[in-house]
Amino acid sequence: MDRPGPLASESADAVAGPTEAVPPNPIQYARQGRIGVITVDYPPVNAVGHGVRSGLVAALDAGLADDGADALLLVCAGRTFMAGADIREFGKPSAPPTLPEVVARLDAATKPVIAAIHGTALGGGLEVALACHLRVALTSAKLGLPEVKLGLLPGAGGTQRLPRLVGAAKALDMILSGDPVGAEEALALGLVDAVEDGTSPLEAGLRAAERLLADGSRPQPVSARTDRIAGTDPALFTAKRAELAKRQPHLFSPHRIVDAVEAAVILPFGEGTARERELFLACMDSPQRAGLIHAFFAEREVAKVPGLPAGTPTRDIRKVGVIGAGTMGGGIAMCFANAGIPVVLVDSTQDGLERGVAAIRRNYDSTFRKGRLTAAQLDERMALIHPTLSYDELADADLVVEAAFESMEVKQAIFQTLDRTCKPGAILATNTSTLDVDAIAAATGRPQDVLGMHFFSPANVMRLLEVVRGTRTSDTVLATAMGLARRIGKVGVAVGVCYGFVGNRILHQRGRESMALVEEGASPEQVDRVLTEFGFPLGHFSMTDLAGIDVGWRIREERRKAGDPEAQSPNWLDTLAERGRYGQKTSAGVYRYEPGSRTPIPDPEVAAVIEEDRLRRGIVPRPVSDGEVRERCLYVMVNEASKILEEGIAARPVDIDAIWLHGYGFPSWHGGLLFWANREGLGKIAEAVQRYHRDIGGPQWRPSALLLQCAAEGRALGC
Ligand code: T1G
Repeated sequence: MDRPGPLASESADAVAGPTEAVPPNPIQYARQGRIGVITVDYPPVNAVGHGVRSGLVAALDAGLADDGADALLLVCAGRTFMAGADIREFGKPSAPPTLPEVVARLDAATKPVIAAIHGTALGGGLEVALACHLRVALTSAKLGLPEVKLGLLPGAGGTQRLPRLVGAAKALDMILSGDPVGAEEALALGLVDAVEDGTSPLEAGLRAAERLLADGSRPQPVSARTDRIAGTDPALFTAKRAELAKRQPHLFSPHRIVDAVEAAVILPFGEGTARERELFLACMDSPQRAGLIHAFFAEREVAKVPGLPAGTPTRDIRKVGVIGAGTMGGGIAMCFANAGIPVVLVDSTQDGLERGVAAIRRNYDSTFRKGRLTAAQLDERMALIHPTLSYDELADADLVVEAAFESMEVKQAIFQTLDRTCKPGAILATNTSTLDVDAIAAATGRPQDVLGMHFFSPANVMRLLEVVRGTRTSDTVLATAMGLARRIGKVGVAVGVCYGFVGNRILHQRGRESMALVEEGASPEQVDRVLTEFGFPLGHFSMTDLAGIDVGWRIREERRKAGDPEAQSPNWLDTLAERGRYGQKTSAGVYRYEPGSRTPIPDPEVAAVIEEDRLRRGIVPRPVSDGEVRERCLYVMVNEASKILEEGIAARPVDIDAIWLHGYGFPSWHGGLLFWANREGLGKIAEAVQRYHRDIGGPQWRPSALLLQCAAEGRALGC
């Protein structure tokens, strides 16, 4: 088992991420002419930790005491303005000054303070800027309050000052989505006072300060403004609460955000700020905060593969080939085109090629219609995708991703052709979701250049990429694929070779238990309701209908043909598939769907098929409780995940958490499967796993030794 990861803390809810050494003084004060310049320099993102907070107060005092300074300029070194409070400090005792104290000092400053913004001014960083008297931004800047993504709300005046600048409705939208706005939009909203291009933040800031002193005006602090909140319709908050109750019933902090922004409208600034503090601390105490912050760091931690030295050389990827223009191949081609990488899309038939390119075009058209892509961008991306029937056009590709039919013979034949066609040093990847990557690599003379790149459907949308390291895959090839994942906007997670890798292997066990529960007496609706009440966006059977019952059926048919004992007796899902009920794509699967609707409707015909299946198996159905459904569907996943850690197929719990968060809709506020398991209690899970092993049996309930050991020793999984 690997070295304890950053998540191996004594108490389950300690947040991740090593604490970086704080530079002696991350804040410098220097005067330029009659402007006192306060520079923040705390790489990588100028996070507002204790060192920055106390340094800001000291520099502010210096500037206010500096008789030669008529105005003060706050600017940041490096790639960005302050990107928020230092998240690594959350959950730990906080040393003064607090961020609210820092912004109060800025607000009350006796000299005008100008903030010059570049990169991403986020969270506490933007709140610092909002407490300044003037804000100038570079055109490339982004400004936002993303705290809701961490289970929090802006806790340093953001819920009180932002509405005073942009109005309550816009402030609510910005804080509830957590998404940043660009500089031009910020200017239009009144969030910044000027936007400059082609200059440094320091120069832009100095010019803005000189302009301010020249016209002798003294902007009032944002805290004193009420013009944008006066007359706000109280119905705004009622409507938002109703919308949240429907759209985000599980989440805690969004509701507190509405309370805080409402306070900004109905209370004087001081009282509103006090109310914000109460609500912020309530969010800090919510278990969702720890889960969401774990998910934040998990996404970043998985990029650092244990055992793969930092600085491992990588290969340039300037041209990519994709084999197979079907649903997956088309989506994969879009991922590379979206990142500006030319793609050669190969299919075996002209008809297949045309259908594939048409599907890609339809996809981009719908993104264009939603305003998330310009016509120029659409044309540019389509131009980057070059369809062909000839493998010869792959001769100079740097990487080829095979996304053909899920058959070993088909894939091995393709890899033999690629081995003959592609230049030395080209990386050959397979998008198989279940097959043995080593066996595919063995079909070539260059297994060190072969690995799995397992995309998730729809590939141009789902952020997860399982990067499957074969037994012979070289460090350089793995490092290249991991770097490429980030470049195409994916969360790349390195995993080893086994049936179904990490995500599908765990899903398979949950599927097995969901099927068993239905055979024993539960209904598909009950299983799905329990999973959606837990927070999954879709239940197991709705997800099966979305992915297509035929996908699993064909894999089981392959396994039946291959003599796999487990797949011999067809189940009720196979019966549905044989009747052409493939799910959403046929408007009938486990559920029925009205034309054009994705809302699952229970179907008595399916209940009859399930009843027939029970009779055929001699099963007398029994009442099954929601508690049993929850335990069996979730604990079987934890047991399998623990076995995956034992086998080293995943190096750390954080890898499994990131896979289920970004590939299977695991509720982010639970932090991930194993973060949640540690909180649920490994003792409780281990006891139940042993009980089901005794009462139900089957390989899925054979207890993981690691799980039993960690439960017995009272330590978190993977620590
Ligand atoms: N605190 C601590 N570390 C941070 C950090 C932060 N706020 N933001 C980034 N990092 C680390 C990150 O873990 C990584 O470390 C490195 O910086 C580069 O990040 C009171 C309560 C800014 C858009 O939510 O969205 O303010 O892995 O890989 O893709 O109201 O980071 O290299 O060791 O993500 O270029 C609100 C979070 C905090 C912003 C840059 N702020 N950060 O993205 O790089 S709550 C946020 C981001 C708050 C106040 C409240 C992104 C980024 P390592 P990266 P990137």
